[in-house]
Order: sequence, then structure tokens, then C-alpha cells
Amino acid sequence: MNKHSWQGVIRAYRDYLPLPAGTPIVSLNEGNTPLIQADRLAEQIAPGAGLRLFLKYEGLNPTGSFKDRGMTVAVSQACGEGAKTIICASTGNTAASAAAYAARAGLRCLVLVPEGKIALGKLAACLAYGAEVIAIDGSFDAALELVREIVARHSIALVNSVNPWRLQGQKTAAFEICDQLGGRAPDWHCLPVGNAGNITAYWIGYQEYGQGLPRLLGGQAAGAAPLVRGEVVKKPESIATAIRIGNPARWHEAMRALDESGGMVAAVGDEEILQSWKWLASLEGLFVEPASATGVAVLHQQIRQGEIDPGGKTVVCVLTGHGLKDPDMALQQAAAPRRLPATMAALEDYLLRRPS
Ligand code: AN7
Repeated sequence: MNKHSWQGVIRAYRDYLPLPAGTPIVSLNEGNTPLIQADRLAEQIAPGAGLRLFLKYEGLNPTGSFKDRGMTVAVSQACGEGAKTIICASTGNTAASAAAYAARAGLRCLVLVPEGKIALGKLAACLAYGAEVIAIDGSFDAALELVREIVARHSIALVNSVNPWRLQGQKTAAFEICDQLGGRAPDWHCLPVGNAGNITAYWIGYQEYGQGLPRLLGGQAAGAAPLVRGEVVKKPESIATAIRIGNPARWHEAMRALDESGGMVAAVGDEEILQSWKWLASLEGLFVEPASATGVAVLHQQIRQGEIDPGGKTVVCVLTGHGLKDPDMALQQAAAPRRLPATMAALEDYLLRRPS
């Protein structure tokens, strides 16, 4: 498919998606995101090692996160089955994506979010798309329990990643990475892990595409790291609100993928996540939401600890969501803009006193 005719992941990868014939396609032309080589960042996290580091910039999907790949498939399938209403629990990105695809398909959309713990850009988008946003006095995990229960009682389609069609769509990112690397999988594939749908989907994708298998490296926020600790986290905490999840729906599938790939999952502190977040923006010009920097943070940690030898390796880190999702956090991390009188003298004085 040439780049001018890209019409979303279902049309691009129809042969790999077991949707029934005649399923209507609800798409926003998602997918086909850039894989960007990041030499300055590679030199920062592995000086002199000749690391070939690539960033899969999933924040460039239509609603600003990787969730659109799975949502096009889940919503198309739900429409094919005659659904009129969809529902999800979400830390924000799934909600925004569900809301957008529901709007496009003319469906009613309910999203349950943890009150006060969803980033501004996600909430704003959900409301703009016309979703019914319900703030729950509890965590994502509590919201997910509620939606699982209500779909058992009413005929509403659940579009969380417990829905297998979500994983079918998300696996297409692995196909793109292999194509973008010239027909091979990377040595390591690093990504944030929250509800663990994405890591599960990537593993399915690499296996089906048949161009080699990477080792998977999952990163969890230290305050929300059930897979690392081996137990449910009751009160998950992190600056990375997207992955503030204590009881992942795809726990067992993720552990199996990690195991089969010879990979690992590790916890990174908020400070490490923020450091990587800053490097992505300031060294590479890639503005992401904090959770999205977790793949880079965990890679850096594992290299530092000697668990991963970066020498000559090809490594992909997935940047899962756009920086504009969480403008509050970005402003909190930055110094306020400088204020000057609107005069040439003041500007010139500033320029010459602070040479670049
Ligand atoms: C930016 O939107 O769970 O391990 O409800 O938004 O597949 O859950 C978001 C997850 C990583 C983790 N990066 O992916 C939700 C939600 C970003 C995210 C993840 C999420 P999974």
C-alpha cells in the first residue's frame, strides 16, 4: 500500500484480521505511524555502544494514542453485530479513542474514568466527541470491574482490551515495525505496561508476521507495578496516570509473552520516567505523555544495571501517547516563560546576556 492510499489498519491488514465478511469498517485512517531513529537519545542512554534506537511514535494516531488501532477493529466488529452502545473503563486514552470511533459510527458511548486522575487533554477530547463521561470515586480497576459487570447484564459492547478485537487491531503495530526495519523484528521491544493489552498484542503480532521475534521489555511505574511484584496493587500511584493500574486484565497473557520472548518486566520510578520524558522532548523533539516515556526509562535502567547489552543492538521503544494529552504535567515540569517588555532593547539585552 503506498502512503497516499493509507486507509487505516483494517484495510491495510485485512488478511490478518479475522473479522467476519461484511463487517462495516469504522476507521479514522489510524496506524502507519513513523518509526524514528533516535541517535542522540541512544548516545545519552548507552554512550559509545552503537545502539540503534528507534521510537514508534504512536501519539500520531488520530486521537493521539495507540488505542486507535484496537478501537477501529473493536468498534467495527461491534457495529457488525448491531451494537448501539459501547462502554469502557479507562485512564483516559481508551476513553478518548472509544468516544471518537463511537461518534464516527453513530453509537452511544459511556466511559468510566477515575475521578481527578485523568489527564486534561483526554477528558477534553472525550467531552468534545460527545461521550457520556462518568467519573468514578475509585481507581481504574474499580471502574473496570463495574463495566465488566454491566455488560453481563445489558446488551452493551465492552471495548476495553478484555475485548479480543482490541488486541487484533493493536498487533498491527508489530507488522509496521518489521516493515519499517526492512523486514525484521528488533532485538528488543520496549513499552509501558498498564492493563497489559498492548504487550500481549505486540507478541501476537510479531509471531503472526513471521519476520523474527524480539525480546520484550515491559516497564511499569514503581507505584503501580503488579506484574513486577506478583500481586495486585490496591492503590496504584504514579505521575504517569495512563498506567496507574493495579490489577491488569491481561496479566497472564503478558507474563506468558514475556516468558516466551525471553524478556522481562521491571519497575521504574517516577523520577526515571520524567528523566526519559525530558530527554525525548529535549534531545529528539518528541513530546509524549509521561507514561509513554516508560519504555525508554526501563531500557535505560536495564542497560545501566548491566541486564541488557546495548552493543550494536536494534531496539524499538513505543511512544504510546502524545504530549498534548497531559499539558498540566508538562507545565509543572517546566520553568515559567521569561517575561520581557515589548522592546528591541530588552530582547537584544536578553539575547546577548544569555548566548545559546
Ligand atoms: C499512553 O486508556 O489503560 O498495557 O484506559 O494510555 O495496553 O494498558 C491506557 C494505557 C501505555 C498501557 N501508554 O497500555 C486506558 C489505558 C499509554 C496508555 C498504556 C496506556 P496497556
